Amino acid sequence: MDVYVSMTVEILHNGHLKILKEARKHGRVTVGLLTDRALENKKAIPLLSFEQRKEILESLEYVDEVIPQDEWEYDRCIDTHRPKFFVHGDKWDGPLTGMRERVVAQLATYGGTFVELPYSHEFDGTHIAPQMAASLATPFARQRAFRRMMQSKRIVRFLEAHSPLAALIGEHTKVERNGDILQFDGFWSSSLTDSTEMGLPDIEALDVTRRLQNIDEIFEVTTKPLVFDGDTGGKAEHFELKVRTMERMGIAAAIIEDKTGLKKNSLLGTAVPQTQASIPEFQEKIRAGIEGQKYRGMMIIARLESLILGNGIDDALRRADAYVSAGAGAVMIHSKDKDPADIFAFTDAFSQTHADVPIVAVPSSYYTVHDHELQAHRIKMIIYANHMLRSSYKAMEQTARAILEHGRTAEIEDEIITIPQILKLIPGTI
Ligand code: SPV
Ligand code: MG
Repeated sequence: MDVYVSMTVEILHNGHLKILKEARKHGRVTVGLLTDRALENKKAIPLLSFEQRKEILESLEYVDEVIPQDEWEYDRCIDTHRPKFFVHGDKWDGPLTGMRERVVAQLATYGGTFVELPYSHEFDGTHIAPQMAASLATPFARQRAFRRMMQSKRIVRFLEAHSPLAALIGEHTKVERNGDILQFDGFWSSSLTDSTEMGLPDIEALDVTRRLQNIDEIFEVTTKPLVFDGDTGGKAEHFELKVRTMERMGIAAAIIEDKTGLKKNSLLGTAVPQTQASIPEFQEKIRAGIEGQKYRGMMIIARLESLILGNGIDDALRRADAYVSAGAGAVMIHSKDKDPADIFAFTDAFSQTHADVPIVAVPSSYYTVHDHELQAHRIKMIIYANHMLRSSYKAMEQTARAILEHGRTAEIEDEIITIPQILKLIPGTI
């Protein structure tokens, strides 16, 4: 191979052209185009699919070939292709940190040449991507982003959002962990926290229209996909109608649980009377959720309450199979145990027979388990279902107490966001 250039091409700009033109001076140019998988935990998934980005690059006169690059690191592609020239921009910070030294050393082992070109800062992709995402956060784009991440990512993390402000935290929080850039992939609209926020019990008393209004407000200020906690879905005929509204709004998926009658929160388990729906009854509801849609924009996810109600793993497996055959795009297995043994017994068995059906887990009770352990047990989507409300409640209560106890707020000023910070928090305030 003559020349290897690795690219993502969020949006094609003249910075790319400059690099490719330079690369061509050294021979035949192969672009290693990063796949969604390679970008996981490094950059946001591009708005354009791999195939679309490939087609754009292939049409350029400076590009001879486009091949997929499935890993963020260059080690394996250099090793496999041993390019005579490796061309790269001179920006090696963030998730590229430490990679330059490895490239140089690896090229030296066989006499490859490292060509480093000035990076076009005017087109810094890390600035472009959020701007593009904001302007293109249409209902359809949120749904498409959800399907893409469920197909291509190894793990997706959803954070409960009961208000636009909570959702903004989920939208913007980013941390670096072991060289990866981690962020939440989307929001969970929880029946428990939506109800609690309104001072109502989690028994499907808060009407769906009101919850959808809350989501509309969340969508006003965010771009990420949202998954709706649909409780039991109510009557199949009603669910069919609600799904139509949800699809139009851009909700990416609704999770419905296989309970019937007056629903109580799952974490109460068998301490309260709760009944599981029959398999045919619940299959009908899944079908109603699919048929209610205009363009199949949403995924209907079936939530299994077998472990919650003490009906065992075999019952969960039997039901999961039936729900998938009725059209569920994923299954959620729930438990209120501290020990994830039953969850893992389910996921290990289910994934043997349904390797391509994503599994969703909500580790509210088995909270000592790390995300990578859930991933190792074939769980694709993790929902942190109530933690934003639980943390804010505790903080607010402590503040209220402290004001009364001290007769002033000096004692808590260090614990709360400052006035200058809050004035700067929302763009347009100042
Ligand atoms: C919710 O967040 O409302 C859920 C998950 O349905 S749980 O509270 O664990 O039932
Ligand atoms: Mg709920």
